[in-house]
Amino acid sequence: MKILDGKKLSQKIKEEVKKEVEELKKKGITPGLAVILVGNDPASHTYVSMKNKACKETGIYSVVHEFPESISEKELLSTIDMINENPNIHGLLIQLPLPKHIDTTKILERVSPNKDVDGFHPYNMGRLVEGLDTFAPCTPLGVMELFKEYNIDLKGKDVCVVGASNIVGKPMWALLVNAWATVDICHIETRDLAAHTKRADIVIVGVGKPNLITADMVKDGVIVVDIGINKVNGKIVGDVDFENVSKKASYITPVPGGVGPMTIAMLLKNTIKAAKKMLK
Ligand code: BQF
Repeated sequence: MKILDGKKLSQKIKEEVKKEVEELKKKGITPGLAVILVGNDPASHTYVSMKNKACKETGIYSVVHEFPESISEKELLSTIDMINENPNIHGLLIQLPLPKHIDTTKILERVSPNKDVDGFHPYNMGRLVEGLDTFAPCTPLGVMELFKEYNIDLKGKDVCVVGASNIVGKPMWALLVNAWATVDICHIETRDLAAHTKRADIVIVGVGKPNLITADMVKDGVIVVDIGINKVNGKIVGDVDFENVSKKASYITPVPGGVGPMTIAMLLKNTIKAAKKMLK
């Protein structure tokens, strides 16, 4: 069993990003990221501070716009408009989830597709499905980067993606299909999850249920990517019974230190990509 070490790979990518930032600065461009954070959700605050820290480490300028839970949709929209117009900001992300009284779709659709470093705008999502150059969502992009680093060939492989969210499962499907994998998507209504996971060469899971994937549900030599983040008795675990599944797996991601750090690294890469649009 080999560990797919996202922490290590993310460090390597950060070094590359740092060099690219230096090059861009020589050309008069300091890559800039704006983050909109609404409310007091502790997890959201943790994620935003990790993103901010990664920007600081790599020389990317970053600014967080914090708002109370009570902010109106109108105020949020006008903040987005202002950031869209700001030439010093190349990437803009809205930290999710947003409060219930706010229409998330409407907010995400207001972000300029050229600054959409999370890749959540339907324009970029559409281009992703078509296999065109676009901003791909950071988590599935990070998973693809792990496959590349460990020379895991996807062509013709049976991949089972568990979880069908717009943020993870659906873009993961698009990236995999465009890499010529055969992809199953399982979700809450799937009749027999184990039947799907058992036939897969690669299982990718991100639903937020500890121990959802157990050793009896995977074949020998399987590659397992765990995107889940759960707190169990104060400890962070994924969606996979790591102790037992790892005995059957050829490769497996740990939680923490697997896909999570890759998500942050891909945000930095997407921000560089957005800044480079200024050179064209
Ligand atoms: C690690 C996220 C659910 C909902 C909204 C490193 C992160 C996580 C784990 C991180 C996530 C998850 C982020 C580790 C960003 C990934 O060492 O294992 C980094 O910061 N993430 C987010 O912004 O919003 C979420 C998960």
